[in-house]
Amino acid sequence: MACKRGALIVLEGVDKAGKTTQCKKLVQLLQQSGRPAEMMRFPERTTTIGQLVGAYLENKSDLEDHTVHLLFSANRWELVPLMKKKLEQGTTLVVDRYAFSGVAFTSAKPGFSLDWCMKPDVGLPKPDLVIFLKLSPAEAALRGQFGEERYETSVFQQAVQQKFEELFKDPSVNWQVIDASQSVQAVHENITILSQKIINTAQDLPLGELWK
Ligand code: Z5A
Repeated sequence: MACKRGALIVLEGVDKAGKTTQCKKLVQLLQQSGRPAEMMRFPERTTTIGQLVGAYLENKSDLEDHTVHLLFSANRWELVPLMKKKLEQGTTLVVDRYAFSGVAFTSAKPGFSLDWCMKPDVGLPKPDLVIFLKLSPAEAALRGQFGEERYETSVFQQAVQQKFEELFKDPSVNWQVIDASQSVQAVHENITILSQKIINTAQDLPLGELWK
């Protein structure tokens, strides 16, 4: 019998919502319980395209807004063969940001529609579950100052949050919203329940295509 596929689980949220913390905890838990699982993140700054994006985020270079949007998307597409291979081999992928960040961040800039921003990512592997870690700007501020990177201002982050809320209205995506102001452990427990359910369901289903 063919090997059951792994699930594609994405964590999204604004700055400091706890995405990286929770991706690591989920992967660790799955691995300890004997399920193959790996973490991925976007942008993946180690590739040639990822280095261009990284320099832009670190304010070491300037790129035209459409251009950088397409580079963020290209950074996902270049990893699709690897993602598909791992999923087919039965590995669950826990991904820190994905196309939804791409759309929310660019469409928060003046002159960009959600529709235009979604186009380059149409057809990417569709996540079986997208968990949005919801955190208000006031609660995020309690977790420390914004960093030095581009986009790390409270006005821009609020605009991004509104764009994510527009994306939640899309019923073709399995969005689940979790209150990220809870303790790390409480958020982890919520994520674990949702993830274990979807891993069991997804293993018998074909991998979908995003926004198609
Ligand atoms: N971007 C884009 O424009 N287009 C795209 O297509 C993509 C991304 C994919 C990449 O940032 C930037 O690129 C991002 C979007 C844009 N710009 N911004 N802003 P990144 O992914 O490299 O960095 P980040 O997502 O902003 O990471 P972050 O600030 O580190 O947030 P986080 O991963 O959600 O949080 P964390 O590192 O797990 O935790 C942050 C702090 O809070 C840390 O001190 C934790 O210990 C603490 N924490 C975590 N959870 C809790 C709880 N529950 N209680 C209390 N404290 C907590």
